[in-house]
Amino acid sequence: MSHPVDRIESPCVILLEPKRERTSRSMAMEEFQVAIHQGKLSDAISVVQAKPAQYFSNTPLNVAIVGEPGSGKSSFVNSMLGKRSGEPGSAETGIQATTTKAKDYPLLMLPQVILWDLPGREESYGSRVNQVDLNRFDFFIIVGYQRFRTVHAELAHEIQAMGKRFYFVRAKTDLDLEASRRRQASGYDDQKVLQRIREDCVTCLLNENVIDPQVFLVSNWDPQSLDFPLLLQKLQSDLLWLKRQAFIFSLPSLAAPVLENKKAAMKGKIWIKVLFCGFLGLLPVPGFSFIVAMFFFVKFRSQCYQVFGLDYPSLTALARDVGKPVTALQAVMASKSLMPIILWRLPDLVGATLMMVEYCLWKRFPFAGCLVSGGSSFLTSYYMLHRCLTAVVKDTLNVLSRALEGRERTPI
Ligand SMILES: Nc1nc2c(ncn2[C@@H]2O[C@H](COP(=O)(O)OP(=O)(O)O)[C@@H](O)[C@H]2O)c(=O)[nH]1
Ligand SMILES: [Mg+2]
Repeated sequence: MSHPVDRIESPCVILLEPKRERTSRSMAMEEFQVAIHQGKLSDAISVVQAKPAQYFSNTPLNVAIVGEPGSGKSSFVNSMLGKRSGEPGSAETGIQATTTKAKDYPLLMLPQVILWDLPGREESYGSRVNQVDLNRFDFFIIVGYQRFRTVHAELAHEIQAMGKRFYFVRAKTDLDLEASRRRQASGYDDQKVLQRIREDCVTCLLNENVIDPQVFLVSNWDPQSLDFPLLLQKLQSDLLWLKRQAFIFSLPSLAAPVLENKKAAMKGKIWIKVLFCGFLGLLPVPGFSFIVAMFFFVKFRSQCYQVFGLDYPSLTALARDVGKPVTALQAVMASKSLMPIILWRLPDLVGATLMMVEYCLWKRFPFAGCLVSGGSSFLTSYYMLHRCLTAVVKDTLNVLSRALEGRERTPI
């Protein structure tokens, strides 16, 4: 049996790897792209959802280490890498702000996991300084120390709004234990202090509506102690799930080149319509081209919807598959609004008015009015249909993202 890609005539599907080296992940990518090419958004998503987690083991997982400056992010990266500060290949650490831009550190002990050491995130005004776009990352580890701060709450909200997940790491727990020991020499119990700190972090995260908060208390000086081994174990057991999520989040960008190819194919069909609209504009009937062009626009838009899989039956099938109301998907479709199109066609009315003036006042053939109307009809029709096509491509990506948003909220 031939692979679905072989049956497609258009070269729109990008073969990401040579055939013999194709991994299960790239096969999932191809199947997804084929379904997008065929305008079957629902199939495209189902193809990926139906794959077992092992399918995604080759997906890179970009993990961002975020938190306030000095919280111990770079030291945490070093502990994860099994390196000491100052060793070759380690992240730079220090009392002053040492990390000024995002830097990647492949984590050798887990395949295709890349840790990203990010500049510290200050509260309020600082959130705009050195800010790195968090959308680029698949998973997050918020590193904090001492109290739970506004910046932690802000980060938790931002990450959850993207539909992504995070662990909360409370670094420098060795300092907390030492301070508690000094304060309370007799009857002191490490476990009780740790339990209190853990409960405090969990409560603060729950107050920020975090689902199933994952909190780890660590000392970057000693990766064998406290919750560090537990954290590695957890990351390892969540890994396939996280990679699958990362793959699902990359789907809209995987769809983009296929949609651009489809757009190029549709562009050819615009010219015939544009020439026809221009010709109709030349007819000496005031307002005729305006009405016909609007009819052409609506027809072209529904043709685009069908080609890209945004027509009502396709959207209903997609909405049913992802368990969302169809209105939620339609809400992100800017091309549905007719108002900007009507405004675009207003120059046509200049031609129509001129024709009326020529008819009523000068009682002669509306030559100038016809020319103005034909010219404006040609130009506005081109821009109108071109914009419609661009908007439909954008809408397809938006609908895909909306359909994938918040899927599989199973706690990690
Ligand atoms: N005692 C203790 N100090 C730490 C720990 N983690 C980091 N530090 C210190 O905290 C300071 C800031 O650490 P760094 O990793 O550069 O923080 P970053 O700005 O968040 O990257 C440095 O002086 C580190 O040595 C920890 O777990 N325990
Ligand atoms: Mg740093």
